[in-house]
Amino acid sequence: MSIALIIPDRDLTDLQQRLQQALPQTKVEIWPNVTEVEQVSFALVWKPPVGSLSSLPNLNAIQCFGAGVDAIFLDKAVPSVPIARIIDDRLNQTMVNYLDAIVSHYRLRFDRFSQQQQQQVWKPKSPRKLANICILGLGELGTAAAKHFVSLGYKVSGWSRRAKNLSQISCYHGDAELAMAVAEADVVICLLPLTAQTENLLDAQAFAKFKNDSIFINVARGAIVDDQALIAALNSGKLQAACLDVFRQEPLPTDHPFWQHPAIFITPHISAVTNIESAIEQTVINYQRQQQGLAMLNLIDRTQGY
Ligand code: NDP
Ligand code: OXD
Repeated sequence: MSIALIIPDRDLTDLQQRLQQALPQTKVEIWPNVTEVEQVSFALVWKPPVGSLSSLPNLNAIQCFGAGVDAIFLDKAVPSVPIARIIDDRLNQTMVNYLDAIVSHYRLRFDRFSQQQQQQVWKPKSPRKLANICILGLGELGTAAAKHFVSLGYKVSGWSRRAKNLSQISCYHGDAELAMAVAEADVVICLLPLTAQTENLLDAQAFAKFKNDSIFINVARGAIVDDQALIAALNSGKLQAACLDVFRQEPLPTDHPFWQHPAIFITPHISAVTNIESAIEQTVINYQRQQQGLAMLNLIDRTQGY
């Protein structure tokens, strides 16, 4: 039996060596340079090319190298085997650190002062009053972020698919309660998975439900947002700013209007990069479990797509 690493456009030498060291009895190979496709029972993947997984006839399990599995389902013929993803306290903390910094950036008006610097304008102004934060998606990352902002004294609401009861967080769920979740929020943070249900969820109708003058942060997936609707909401003043870490197409095309928009702050999908140690640890454990006939840890629900 062997493991295939299907992670295009990345130097996988170190990852391959470390996995090989941890699993000396198993051949670890980098797709597409797999010697015997029939031998591959386990694939570690990130944005696997369409057709790559279905080219492995004896595949038993898929381990995603990140937290979000949406790219796996771009291939409509993904073999119907269990799929596990990364769930990691270190990843949660990385995301919390990023969000904490971005919320501070807006609270202290660094966005405005950065523009003033371009114009050599000296115009002090006291911090924005950002008291209410809404987190769309109360999963691993969303719950960690929500708890963090509660600990800082923010009033926090959250929105999920199923009902939740979390201490000091006003929890809403289902499409009918989205409006209530965002109604009072000065900052709305998107931490939803990209699925058939969430694609283009944040469109003109959804932004209309946001509080006037609110700030939007997307650290989930670009395709959850209707790009044109976001630009319209910023241009109309409905939203005062947006911070975007993720995009429908990455890298963001050079001619995309987001680049030049004065109210948009862009980071290149770095809010929570997978920790390599955690990924190796979880891959080894899941490979061994799969070999022993045990269910892998951190499985996703294929029927929900996350
Ligand atoms: P989880 O699967 O743990 O949580 C997802 C949350 O979204 C759950 O609360 C779920 O509800 C909710 N949700 C799903 N579908 C809907 C829906 N239709 N309506 C309302 N709520 C819904 O995911 P994580 O917290 O681990 O990660 C979230 C996303 O963050 C990932 O899918 C990935 O795309 C992105 N990400 C981005 C990174 C970056 O660097 N920018 C790094 C890591 C992840 P319920 O609880 O009811 O199931
Ligand atoms: C992830 C990501 O989903 O890095 O893990 O975006």
